[in-house]
Amino acid sequence: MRGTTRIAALLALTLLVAACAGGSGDTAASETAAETEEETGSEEPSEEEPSEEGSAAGGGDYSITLIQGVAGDNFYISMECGAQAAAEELGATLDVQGGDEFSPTAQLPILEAVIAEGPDAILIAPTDTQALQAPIQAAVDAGITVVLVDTTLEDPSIAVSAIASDNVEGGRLAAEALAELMGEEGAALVVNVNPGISTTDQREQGFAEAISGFPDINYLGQEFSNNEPSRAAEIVSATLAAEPELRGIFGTNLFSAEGAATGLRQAGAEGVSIVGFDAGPEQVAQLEEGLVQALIAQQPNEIGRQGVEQAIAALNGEDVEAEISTGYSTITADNLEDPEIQEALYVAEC
Ligand code: T6T
Repeated sequence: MRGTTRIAALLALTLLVAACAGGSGDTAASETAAETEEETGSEEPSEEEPSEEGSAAGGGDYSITLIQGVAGDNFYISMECGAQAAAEELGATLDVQGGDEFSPTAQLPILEAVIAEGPDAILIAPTDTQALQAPIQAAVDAGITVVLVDTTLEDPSIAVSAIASDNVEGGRLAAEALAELMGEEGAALVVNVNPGISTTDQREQGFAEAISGFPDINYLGQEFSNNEPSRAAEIVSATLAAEPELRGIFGTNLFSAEGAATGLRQAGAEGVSIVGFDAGPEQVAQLEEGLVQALIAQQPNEIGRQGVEQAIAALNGEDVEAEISTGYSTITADNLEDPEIQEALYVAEC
């Protein structure tokens, strides 16, 4: 593994815990906490036996729908697991929906159908900061409590709470790790998703800011994969052909990073390091293989859990936190087996 020993100390220090926190591509995945409870035999509080406590409990009979950015993405599956655990604990019913691609075109009809069903609360990862603003406002106007999870809106104040990683900071972490791996010289490329996604836009912003602090690194800028690993792989092979000085790549999300690494493998390129955002099973396999040198893992389970808790607090008329920022773990081959790192890996199913 190139540069691993040298960056190990730096990366070990970047295990961050937020102060206040702890894909198959299937269309419209849907599962409820109530269904899971049936399977496990645990009981939801009945109408005659309402739950007594406040935000730590007291979900009562609330119905909550989580609308993912896309179905089948290990990040959103892990978020679903946290949301489902919290819903079960608090006695609420959770339904989970997600489109077959990360786009407003796929997400809008799902949101409209959910609004028509009229759950008490919607947790949603908007796929575009602008395109989802009015449709989410329509949910609020229909009396539905809205919590933003992961991505946000141009005006997030219409939601009672927004829970996400600090994505600018995540981009900075990626730049520092990549610069170290590159020996602070050579050309660097960002493989991003699409413009207009708050999280990945902010990751690129943080990356660009931090990488400008390394005078011998030539930042080539970003290219967009449309969340398709095959497109990310093509971007990498084209850049390798055009830029012999390419030494580092930052993939801003699971599919961009996975595809970028595949592109590098296909090209048989040597001496190019990759830092990827997220920590899906395939990304971890690429890390073990030595194809990828570092992964910046978010806390999707925690985002889901807190999303449900904030929604229920709002429905109960209790205090709600307008903004919650969750933390990161930087994962390398050296710390992969650490128990807290194993806990940070994303799951394929709950
Ligand atoms: O990186 C996550 C998420 O934070 C982002 O908003 C979209 O992509 C992922 O779901 C990973 O695929």
